[in-house]
Amino acid sequence: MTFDIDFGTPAPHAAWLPDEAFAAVGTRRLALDAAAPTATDLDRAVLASLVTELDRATGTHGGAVVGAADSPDLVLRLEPGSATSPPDGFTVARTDGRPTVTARTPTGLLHGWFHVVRRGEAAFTGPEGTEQHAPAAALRMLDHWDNVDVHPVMGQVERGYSGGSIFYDAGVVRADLTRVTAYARLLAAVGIDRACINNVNVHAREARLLTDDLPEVARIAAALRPYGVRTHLAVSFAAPMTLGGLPTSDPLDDAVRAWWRDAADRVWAQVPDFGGFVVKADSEGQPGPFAYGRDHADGANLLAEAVAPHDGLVHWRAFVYNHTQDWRDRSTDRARAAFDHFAPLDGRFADNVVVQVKHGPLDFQTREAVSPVLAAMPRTRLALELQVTQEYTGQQRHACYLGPWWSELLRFAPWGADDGTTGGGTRVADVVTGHGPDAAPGVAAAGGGGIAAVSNVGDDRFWTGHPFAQANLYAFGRLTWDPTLDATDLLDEWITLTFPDTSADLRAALHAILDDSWRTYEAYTAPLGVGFMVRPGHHYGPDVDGYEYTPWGTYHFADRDGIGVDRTRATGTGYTGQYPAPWRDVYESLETCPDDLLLFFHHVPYTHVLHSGVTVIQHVYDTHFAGVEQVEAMVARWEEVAAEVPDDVARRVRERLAEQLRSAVEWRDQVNTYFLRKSGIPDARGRTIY
Ligand code: GCW
Repeated sequence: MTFDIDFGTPAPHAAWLPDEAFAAVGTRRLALDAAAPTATDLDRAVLASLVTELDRATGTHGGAVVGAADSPDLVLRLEPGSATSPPDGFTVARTDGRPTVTARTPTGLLHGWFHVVRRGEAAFTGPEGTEQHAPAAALRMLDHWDNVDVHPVMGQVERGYSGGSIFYDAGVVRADLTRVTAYARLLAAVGIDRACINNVNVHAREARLLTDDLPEVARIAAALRPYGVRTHLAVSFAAPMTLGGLPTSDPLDDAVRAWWRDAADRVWAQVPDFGGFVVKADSEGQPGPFAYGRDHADGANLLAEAVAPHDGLVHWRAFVYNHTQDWRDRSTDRARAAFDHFAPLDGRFADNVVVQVKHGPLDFQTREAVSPVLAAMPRTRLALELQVTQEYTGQQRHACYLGPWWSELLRFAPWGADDGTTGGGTRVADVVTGHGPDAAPGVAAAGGGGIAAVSNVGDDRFWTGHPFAQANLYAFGRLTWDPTLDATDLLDEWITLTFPDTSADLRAALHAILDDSWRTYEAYTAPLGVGFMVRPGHHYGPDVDGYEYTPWGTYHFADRDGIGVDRTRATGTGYTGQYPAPWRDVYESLETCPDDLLLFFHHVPYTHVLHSGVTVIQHVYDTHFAGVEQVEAMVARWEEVAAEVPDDVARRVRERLAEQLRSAVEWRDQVNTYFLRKSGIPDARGRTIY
């Protein structure tokens, strides 16, 4: 399947940093007080960017002074000795209407600068006082599934829906990396501080980033560095063999250990502020420790030992499952796999290993339960992995604002309420920031493993294909900084910055289109948490049985009587037993299992009555009709306000919304028809089903 996408002119869209966003700071007198010497390349590069930032802001509007201005309106002060702010954080003190931003590091000061920019006039006019700001997650990362070579099936960017890679073009690192620096600037403005620059499926060409191509990696790192973003590389577990010519990659082999130590030494020699390695092992064909009868702690610790002398990190993914399953075998449950492989290893991972866990036990579905691994490893630094790229949520052809979903995930309380009130317990956001119950001292001290996500950018003019998908990248970054932020407020921030002089009508329209768009997407796709039903391979559009008889372990088990996966302890795969109380019982029982996850946990007849009062089959029909109506309303609402935004934005959004409507109708008709044929039960409201 191909899509005709007009990626427009090469000049990238300003996204949330148009000149107008700097109006409040640009018309004021700004002072950068950073006389103190700075220690590292990173510090120096970021400080230089701050100077550029102030120049650019004031140059745009004129009339302001950069430097030690007399009676400045805003002071940015670097105080390396100050103990009041954490390394990436900052303090804003406002007296006499004048804000002073103080930070210990240039990166902290940069975050403070973008904070003031975001607040606009309010930064200068709000109540006086002192505020401290620090990121909740110590590690705030974006993973790029970018290939150096164009992969024959996956293209330049695996699951990329925004054109080519910003880093690579047909086999080489791009000569001109100015766009990479522009990207780092956008990331800094939302708080992201790390980027893994290549696909976790490491093919032969990409493996060489670790050796022959290190000078090119150093160029990318230099392009990200000015905005405080540190570079990580995805590496292949088989690299000692494929690159080093050794006969084995056994993690306990001395020659293998020496090879990795040398490899790490070479990387840090070229990139002194390199972040570390990301690994997908024993997953979907990637090599791993299982080949040698070793486990994933052995594998991760091998790399951890190699990077430790450089204070490096290993992000080791928990996405390990059997992708050559027999669909006839109902006892194997892919959802169990990450927990079964990793929970028993808790306590065995080195301090500089982060185990990176997909938010759900399956695979970034539009709705699935929260991964029980997040509640099972208090002695391990766990990171939450999200997907900003919309592989399963409309591939940036559908408007689908994911902020509300991520908020829900970060606020999920794996142990339920601990103070007698609903939702009052420890949350996923606490676990991944090192504040989970029984967190080992090392985990707490390191601030856990943080939050990572697969990026959605490419060389598309709008960065993200769908201009509205920018809001997802924006919200992701802001939530890593503060997981308690409200998703609707974040959308509002994005609107304010991205569409200068937003009218009340445009703002209302964007909220009307986007606020509930994730639930709208859910309504017209796979019902009640059952997942998939996408076309195999590219994963776009409906194919109810597309994965039903495949080896991938993603089944819905629909027959003439019912649908869903029995994951109970009583009669099913036992997956519910991976949760602590109360969820192990809440999910186990049909009485208490939430409707939106019903088919994730239970196989029920079509006539089963939901808590909402309707039957499963009627729910399928109702949501699919309603979902399409909601998309029709989105299209109509956009037409009312499109004239208020630049033509290119209006056109791109219109083209995408038309495709979303076509696709939603296709989903509605295939899903409804499929279940009418299976169940023989007509729609109670007599609507057209084919
Ligand atoms: O969802 C699946 C994707 C693969 C991806 C894999 C993963 C990088 O379809 O394209 O591979 O997840 O997360 O490793």
